[in-house]
Amino acid sequence: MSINRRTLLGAFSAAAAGLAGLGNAAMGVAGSARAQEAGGRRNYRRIATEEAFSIPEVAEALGHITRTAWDVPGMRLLDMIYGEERPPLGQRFRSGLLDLAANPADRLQTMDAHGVDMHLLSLTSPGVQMFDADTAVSLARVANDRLADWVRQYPDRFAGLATFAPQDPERAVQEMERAVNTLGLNGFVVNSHTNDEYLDERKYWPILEAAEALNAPLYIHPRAPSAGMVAPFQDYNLTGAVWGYGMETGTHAVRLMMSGVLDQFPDLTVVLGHMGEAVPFWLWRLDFMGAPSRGRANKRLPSAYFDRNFMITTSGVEDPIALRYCIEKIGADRIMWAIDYPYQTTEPAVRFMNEAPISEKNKAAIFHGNAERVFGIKAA
Ligand code: VNL
Ligand code: MN
Repeated sequence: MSINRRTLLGAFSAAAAGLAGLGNAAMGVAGSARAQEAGGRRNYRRIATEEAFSIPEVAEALGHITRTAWDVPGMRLLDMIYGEERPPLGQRFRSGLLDLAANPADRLQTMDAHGVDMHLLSLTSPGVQMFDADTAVSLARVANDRLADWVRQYPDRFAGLATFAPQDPERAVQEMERAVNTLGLNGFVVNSHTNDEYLDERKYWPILEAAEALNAPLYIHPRAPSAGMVAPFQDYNLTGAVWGYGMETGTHAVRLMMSGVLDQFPDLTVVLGHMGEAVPFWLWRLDFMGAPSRGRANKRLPSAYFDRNFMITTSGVEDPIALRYCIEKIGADRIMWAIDYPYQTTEPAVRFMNEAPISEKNKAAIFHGNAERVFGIKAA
């Protein structure tokens, strides 16, 4: 433990010294304002890839749910943000989520203050997935239209992942096609289960097929665990981002690997946040226990699906040891930087990656290069 810590701190200081040197040299040549703002650090383009927003219509509909459906997992957080009496944390999340709708300059100011070039935006969890199908379909369209407006207005500051209503797979596919072909959005977000069902189920295959055909990644963002798994998370308020989100979403990813569904969609790209929702840490054991010879539905090793079909982001996990593990385990070209705005603050997320004890090349890939490639964001 102490050896690991010392080794890491050593590597960390060396990297910081190297960065300061490069930054000074770059400033001498370019003298760019943002490089100076960044305190002499190298001026990477920074694309944050899991950045949340809401719109008043969806906030209102979620507020209605908090008044009518107390029994649903994850309601405590929803009530904090969308209920009538909001504690300071809920109010802070709410203002951040609705800042684009109120005045995009507010969010841009935060981004500018910390050298963040772009937010890849997504409608915040649980998206439209708790609504009845008709409400969900129509609110998804409204949210995607609004998102596309912001992207059109600020094309080098915002990109977007479209929302759809898995409750109605056929209309979901129509909206997915519109979102990419007409609105020009960069991929899709889905907040894990829908009515306690997962995307490997046959009825959802058209959604996977559409994402693959449109060459648009599907970001599986967390929500509270489904009804069948939530019981032990209810005590101690564990359903949310502290633990429930990761277990729910990691399980969703493992279902995609172990069901064999990805044999049908070999070119689908799935993105997981939160340093891969613990799946990278489990790959060795998944392969050992989940080898095809063990007689499940998967034709390949779980890690073969993971390597072929999955990307991860650093959202909400500012741990340099976890980052270095993931770089060694799955490769820096499969990792993208994220903040998790507004749930997590911008400054520490930027500092984490600025100071990460990794190579310059890997840092550039994680800060922006991989996001440009995977989400089709124009290189600066
Ligand atoms: C939280 C974090 C919530 C990340 C989120 O969605 C999220 C949280 C509702 O800290 O409660 O994407
Ligand atoms: Mn998030």
